[in-house]
Amino acid sequence: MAIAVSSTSLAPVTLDDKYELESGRIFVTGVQALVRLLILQRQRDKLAGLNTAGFVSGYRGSPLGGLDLALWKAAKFLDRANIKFQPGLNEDLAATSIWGSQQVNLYPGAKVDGVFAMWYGKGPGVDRCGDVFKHANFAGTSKHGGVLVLAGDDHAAKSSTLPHQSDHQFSAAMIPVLYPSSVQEVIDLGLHGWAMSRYSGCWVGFKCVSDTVESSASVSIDPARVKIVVPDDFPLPPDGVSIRWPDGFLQTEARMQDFKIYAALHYCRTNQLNRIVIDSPEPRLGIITSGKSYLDVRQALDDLGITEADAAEIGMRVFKVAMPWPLEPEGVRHFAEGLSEILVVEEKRQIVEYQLKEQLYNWRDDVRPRVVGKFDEKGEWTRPHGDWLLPATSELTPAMIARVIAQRIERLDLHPRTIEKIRRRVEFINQKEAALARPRIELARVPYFCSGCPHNTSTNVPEGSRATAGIGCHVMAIWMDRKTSTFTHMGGEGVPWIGQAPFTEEKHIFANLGDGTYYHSGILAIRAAVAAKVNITYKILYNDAVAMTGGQPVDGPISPQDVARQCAAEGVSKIVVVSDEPDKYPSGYFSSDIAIHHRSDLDVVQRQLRDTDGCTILLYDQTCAAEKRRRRKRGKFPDPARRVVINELVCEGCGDCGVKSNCVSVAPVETEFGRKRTIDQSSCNKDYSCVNGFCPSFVTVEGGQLRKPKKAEAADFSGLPDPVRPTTHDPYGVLVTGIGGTGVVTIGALLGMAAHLEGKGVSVLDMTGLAQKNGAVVSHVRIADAPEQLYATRIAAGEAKLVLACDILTGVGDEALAKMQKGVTKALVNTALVMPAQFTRDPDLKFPTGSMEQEIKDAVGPGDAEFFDGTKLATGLMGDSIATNLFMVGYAYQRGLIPVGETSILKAIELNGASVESNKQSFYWGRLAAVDPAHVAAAAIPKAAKPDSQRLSESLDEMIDRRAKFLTDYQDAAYAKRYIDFVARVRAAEGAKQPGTTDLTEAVAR
Ligand SMILES: Cc1ncc(C[n+]2csc(CCOP(=O)(O)OP(=O)(O)O)c2C)c(N)n1
Ligand code: SF4
Ligand code: SF4
Repeated sequence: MAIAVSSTSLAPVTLDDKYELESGRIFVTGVQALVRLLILQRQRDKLAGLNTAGFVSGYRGSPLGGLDLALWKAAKFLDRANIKFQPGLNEDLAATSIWGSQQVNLYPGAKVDGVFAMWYGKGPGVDRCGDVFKHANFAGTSKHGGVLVLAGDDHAAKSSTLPHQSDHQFSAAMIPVLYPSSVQEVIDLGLHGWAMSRYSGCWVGFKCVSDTVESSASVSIDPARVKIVVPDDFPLPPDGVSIRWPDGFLQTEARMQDFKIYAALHYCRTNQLNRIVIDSPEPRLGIITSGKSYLDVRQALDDLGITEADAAEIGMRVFKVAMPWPLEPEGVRHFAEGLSEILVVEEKRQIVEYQLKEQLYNWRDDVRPRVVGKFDEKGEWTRPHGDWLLPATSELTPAMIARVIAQRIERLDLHPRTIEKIRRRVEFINQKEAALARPRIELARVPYFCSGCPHNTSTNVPEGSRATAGIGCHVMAIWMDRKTSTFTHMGGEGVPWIGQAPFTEEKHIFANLGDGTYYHSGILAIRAAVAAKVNITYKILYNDAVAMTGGQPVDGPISPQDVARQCAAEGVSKIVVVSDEPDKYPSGYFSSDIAIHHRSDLDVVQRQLRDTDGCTILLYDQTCAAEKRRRRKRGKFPDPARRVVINELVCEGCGDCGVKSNCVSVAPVETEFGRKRTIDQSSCNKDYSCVNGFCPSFVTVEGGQLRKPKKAEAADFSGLPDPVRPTTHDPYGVLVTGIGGTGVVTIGALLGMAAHLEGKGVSVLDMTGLAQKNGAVVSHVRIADAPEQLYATRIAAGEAKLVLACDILTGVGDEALAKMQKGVTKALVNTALVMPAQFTRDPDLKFPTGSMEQEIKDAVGPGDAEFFDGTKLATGLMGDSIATNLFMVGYAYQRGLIPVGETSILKAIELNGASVESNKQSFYWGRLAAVDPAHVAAAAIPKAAKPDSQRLSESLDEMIDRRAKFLTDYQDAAYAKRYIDFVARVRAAEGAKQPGTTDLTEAVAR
């Protein structure tokens, strides 16, 4: 029976609202906010009587990996708003086309008054664009156009090969930089960005980090919300600052140096983009910060328990900078006056701090505040340099910032009660860190190839050879047993060899290169290798997707045939094709000199290629497994009626199948006869490489289908008592943890939408990126009565009210434990045994459930942690392990740990649109499990019942009996008797030597 939702009390919301609603509040991710921003700009232009168009181009990469997918999804709305999205071939060519969008009105024939443009790219993409950014920024923007340059900065290298910060690149190209700190600011500052760009003629940088673009929030999109003041009191040159032709090289520079950058500063000043957000009657300690660091400062102040009254006593003033470069000096002067010290809180290398110091340098000694930030008052340029306060490496955490703020505050003359309170909070933060630093469980969920990934096979190299890594999913080979080491930036694959080959005895290397990278820029690397006449084999991994960033198609026409022809035309000495389906190519598809092999020949083929002089190509053609799964769901990829299973009785548990296939769907199964292997049929993507080990345990079932999973009989959920829900007068934090790719992010999205429907303030931060590939995913959900109560998107140390661990191993990760506190946190933990990918290499790996449970109990207190196998129950009830997440939410709801109502959760499930009925059922089963676990266990167990072999004996006698019976069935009673007698003899001897022990007997009996 379908579960209906009565939603009269909820805000009327549809899925299209985010792009369709003219004004009001919408619940969006930061990436969706960027899409909405484009539509809003068009709306505002229209209201202002301008006939403009939008143009978007760029190249994907975390944390902006999903922007192109969001733009494609919003195609009809973009179309209506006259916005064209053209993905770039790579970042710099995309930027060049953005440059073109500003030239539209230089020529007759322009159909619009101007084109507002958006470029996007990951930090390394910004680096690629140095040349074009400078040229195009100096050339300028059109009067009714404007350019916003989105830089995806991954400060902690969570999904990158190097941490990244774009601010300095932008300043080198004289591009002013805006740095939003929330999803709302993505919209508000984005509109300012284009307005500033039109006014100043500059391209405007827009710094995007996970905390803003990978988070979701309820935001206002009223077109009149952002009041833009176009300055009329700045002496612009008579011919303006917009792009023009003809133009002189030096005139272009003079326009930039004399006017444009100062016009941008003036825009910032006029619109008060930088502002004081906390002030005191007698300020003395100032904090200047921007973007994500602003969120961290707010969180640090919360962590330190600093109230408004404390701030007044301290004399604290906080200045929030929306434009970190160039730093607007009048606002800075206003902020700095009267202060005795300024603490600069910014991540990575100094950008605000250097400008601030420069601006204060000529102040009189007696009024100039001291500036500390990266270093203490001894500073950076003494020998030895001062002590690091807020280091430039990786990310700053609120805990680090809180400690430094506390340190600076302690020097002030404050009431001992205030000092004591702050000390106690710092003490807690320190204890947390010390607890995390002590040796704990060594297992971790490290990102790994998906089940059936082609790279599992393709990245192997023959004995005696090595490979270099390429950018793409296959980079994960460097932490596998693959003789793969070192990497380059995207597109430089294999080229370091040109600088090594002349100076080493080594004759040859393999270089991995993904098809997406090949198309982006990698073909030039091949050309360079041919030109340099080095011995190298490029393994072009044709998986028919730009897989790492979400499975986008490669950005233009490409096929194995095209790649082979292009490489031949580059002059490579040999090309060989290897595939899992070598027979699929029509005759004449490849030229006759190209051999085609089955992947089982990979080793032989590679040996031949390494002995061939010059640059050779191994074109490895096998579709990405995640892509196959998606396409199969849509019926767009053949789904062979062939399944591999392991005969548990034959399996000896050696683990060779896991090692050979490197596949995470080869799972352990604990049986009466020891640990065996099984294929997890729900995650298996039918790559079949596990069969390659010639193990007799493998059975292939041809033509069969998996039995349709049975669901439990519908239960009566009508009598479920309504729990008392927690309040959200203060922000309520739920931390959800789980395995990447299993729908953890959906929980955050559902809770976020439910809170939005109730008109609450909400923010959801998902830490995903590379972690989506079997890694640890964590989602921070914060809900409060009003949006203004939520500054930070991350839950502060010890401040999670609920930790919903959908996977116990991620539930004992540093991030989760750091958020737990006795007396504050309740933990609900799914204890299902899901081995981390390390198990592919370590067949005897133990999953230490007991110690993990203890860790969590220690962190929250034994009475506040509940452990149950949610996966087993949910799978038994709903026939699919995917039901686990909603089951866990239902359980938490019933325990009174979810601060949103049932109606809004159900409505959010409907709006989400996927598996609506089963998600609702799972939610209700979870609720029921919290009140009537026995009923739910009984309903679930018949479906989830293990075969008898997987029931472990509980006593020595049972163990002996079961084996005796097994041997009788296998051969006869006499055979069993030999076993019984032998064990009895051992037992008697052991009893005589060591009365009361049976360890030896057990080992023998087994
Ligand atoms: C200059 C630059 N742009 C974008 C990225 C982000 N990025 C990392 S991997 C990747 C996809 C590579 O695709 P492909 O070569 O097809 O390999 P696959 O992920 O499919 O294995 C991208 C775009 C990057 N690292 N550097
Ligand atoms: S997304 Fe595709 S290429 Fe990437 S690890 Fe998964 S199967 Fe392999
Ligand atoms: S290879 Fe796999 S299935 Fe075969 S015996 Fe070893 S563990 Fe069992």
